[in-house]
Amino acid sequence: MIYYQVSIFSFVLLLVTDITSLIYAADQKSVDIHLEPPYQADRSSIRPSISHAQKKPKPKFAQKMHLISSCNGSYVKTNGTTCGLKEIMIGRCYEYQYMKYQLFLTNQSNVKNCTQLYQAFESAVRYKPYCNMNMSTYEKYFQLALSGVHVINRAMFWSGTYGVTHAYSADGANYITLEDTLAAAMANGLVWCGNENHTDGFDFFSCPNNCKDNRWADLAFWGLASKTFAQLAAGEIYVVLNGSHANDRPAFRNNSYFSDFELPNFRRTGEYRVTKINILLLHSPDKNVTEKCGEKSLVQLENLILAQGFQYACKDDPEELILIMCGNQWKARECQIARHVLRQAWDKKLYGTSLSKRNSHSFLLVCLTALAEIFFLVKF
Ligand code: NFD
Repeated sequence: MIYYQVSIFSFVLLLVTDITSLIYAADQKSVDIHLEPPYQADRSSIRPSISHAQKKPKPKFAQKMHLISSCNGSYVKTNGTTCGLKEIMIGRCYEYQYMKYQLFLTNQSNVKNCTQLYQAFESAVRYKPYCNMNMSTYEKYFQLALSGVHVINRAMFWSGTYGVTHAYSADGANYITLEDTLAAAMANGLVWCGNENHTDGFDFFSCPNNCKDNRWADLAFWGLASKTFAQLAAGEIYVVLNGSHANDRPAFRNNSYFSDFELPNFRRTGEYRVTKINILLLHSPDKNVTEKCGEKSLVQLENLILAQGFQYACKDDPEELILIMCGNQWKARECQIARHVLRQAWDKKLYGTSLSKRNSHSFLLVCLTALAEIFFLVKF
């Protein structure tokens, strides 16, 4: 009799254990391995990356000037010119042309001389006072680096959405951003400023952030980069904007590079004219929606685009971009259901059936096995 009771008890225990493990099976599949996003948890996935030129690295001032003046191996981070500027730019140029080159350039015979390109850049800035720069300072550099390039139906612009846009453009494999062109790739994220009194001709200690008497100095490189890239874009183009900016900052704002240097420079005529501008408006997970297509600054933008004779389309949160945003912020409330649906889709891909079905099958199997065991114990 005791033996019989023990058997019943172990059956119930087995059943409860199995039900519990089956209920949590799906979740455990995804939580057993913790894949931490590569960014800080609170970083907005559509916030621009800190890696571009205008975001100056936080200065960590060196105590001794001589340590940083010549970048001679005693590297100390400053808010001056990036140590190794020349080597980085030439190295990036080689990497771009010989490793990434075949990805997207339309004219593949157009290989540039990296040393010559760097020299065009350097002669515009070395020994020159930073605040004397203007919009023509880097003309030769951009002309050399971008001659013969046209970006047809794949040019992508961004404003307030650096991270997501670049994840989506995938180094030029999907779309081509300014930063995927040779001229911008060589300089992206670097800091530099000329100094006429310094032996190196660059100031490695401190670069001015803004020149009070000459606004154009700060815009000289990225302003001309933006303008030149806009002039190379043809056919349908894409613009990724941020519809969940805090503090009522509009998705499309005056004084942005996009409004001042890109939008006014899209070609309206000729073989390489822009035909249609597609706005992709993103809303960050866990953040409030401040604007949608057809509202506020998007209306202003639509009017400007139509007035220039381009077609206009606007889409809120295309699915592929939602996936990227959720990939960066997978703990966000709006991403939870998507995670579960994706889990089911992947189970189906792996096992040919969704895990919930698999669970009910294995649940049935456990019950049958347990019943058979009881029958065996009772009988013998
Ligand atoms: P953003 P955006 N003066 O995210 N891009 O539309 C100064 F000094 O708001 C690429 O302005 O978008 N800085 C790079 C400014 C840099 C000003 C610039 C301003 N009036 C532009 N406005 C790059 N790769 O580094 C904005 N900034 C700063 C081309 C702002 O603080 C791209 O093709 C942030 O660091 C893209 O389509 C950065 O500029 C469009 O312009 C971007 O500001 C994005 O310029």
